Amino acid sequence: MEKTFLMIKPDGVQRGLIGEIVGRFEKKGLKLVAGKFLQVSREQAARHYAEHEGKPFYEPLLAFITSGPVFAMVWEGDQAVALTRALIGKTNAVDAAPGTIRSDYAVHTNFNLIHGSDSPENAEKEIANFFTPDQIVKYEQTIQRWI
Ligand code: D4T
Repeated sequence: MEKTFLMIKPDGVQRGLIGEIVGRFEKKGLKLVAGKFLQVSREQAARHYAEHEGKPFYEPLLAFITSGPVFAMVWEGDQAVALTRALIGKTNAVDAAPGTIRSDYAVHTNFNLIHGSDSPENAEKEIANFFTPDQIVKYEQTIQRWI
């Protein structure tokens, strides 16, 4: 089963949107297998955003993601990466399709509420940056046969 890494960013936490955002993935039929409320360290942030090093928004991005607590999660499901990206919406809130999280709640690209892995390969790396293997919970969700 495919896994993806999702992280409600400091703006989502401060705005009290954890429950609302988590509820969307639950209702979709995806399975939560790990969750952690934490303060991201500078080193962890640099690993997470390594692909953006050198870009003009890199330093502000690191400052933002370490500015307050985040809610990091691992979700599982068929096509979990693509499905969660679709529910999240495009990076720029203006381009995000109506009904997506970013369209419904975000105004600016740099305050876009949530991160979602863009490929299963990146998901694996991102999960390893935030969770140890024993923190990923294996369990059966009985409703899955209806989804
Ligand atoms: P993340 O990685 O946070 O889920 O966002 P996306 O996958 O949708 O977008 P991204 O990797 O291209 O950008 C990472 C992060 O950088 C911020 N950003 C991005 C920004 O502040 N200014 C910009 O011009 C861009 C492109 C927002 C998300």
